[in-house]
Amino acid sequence: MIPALAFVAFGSNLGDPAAQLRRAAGQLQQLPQVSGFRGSSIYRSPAMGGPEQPDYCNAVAQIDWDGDAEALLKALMALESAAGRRRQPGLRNTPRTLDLDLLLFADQILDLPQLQIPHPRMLQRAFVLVPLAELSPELVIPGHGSIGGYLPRVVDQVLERLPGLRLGADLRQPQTLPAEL
Ligand code: PH2
Ligand code: MG
Ligand code: MG
Repeated sequence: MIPALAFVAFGSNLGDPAAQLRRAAGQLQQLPQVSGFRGSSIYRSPAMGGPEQPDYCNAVAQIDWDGDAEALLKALMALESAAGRRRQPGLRNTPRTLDLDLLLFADQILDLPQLQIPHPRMLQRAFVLVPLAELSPELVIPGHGSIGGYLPRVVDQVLERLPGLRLGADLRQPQTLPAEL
């Protein structure tokens, strides 16, 4: 089977968020089903929805995945658990050490109880669309059209690119983390 092109959103607002994202990116990259990893810059934004909580770091990765979408979802949930993520049943938008959301999987449109693709809230979120467009400015979102048509709708959302911080960058290159992260 030819590997599928998939996009994964990374988010964290507990612990050391930028370090959580980069550690998880390294772990994802090392899975035997993953090839061809590309990571976006890391961005900071206020938490959207939920109770008062710390700012988030977010980024997006593009991978080639040798398997189906549900197997990738399972792998992402295992990485969340490994990062100490504790799900609180019935509560949404709670702070988390690591959130890995499957955004897009090849040209598939899926509406399963445990997995909706494209991710149902991605089009309203600058912290997803901006890093996604950084990786793939001409991307067509199955069922919705070009990403370029959605970016103008989120320009009012506060989003700061953290200079010099990228997912999956060469770990031998020292990267400077802002003191408050
Ligand atoms: N994730 C959420 C809810 N709110 N806000 C920001 N800024 N970044 C996130 O990743 C995020 C959020 C639920 O997954
Ligand atoms: Mg999420
Ligand atoms: Mg999630």
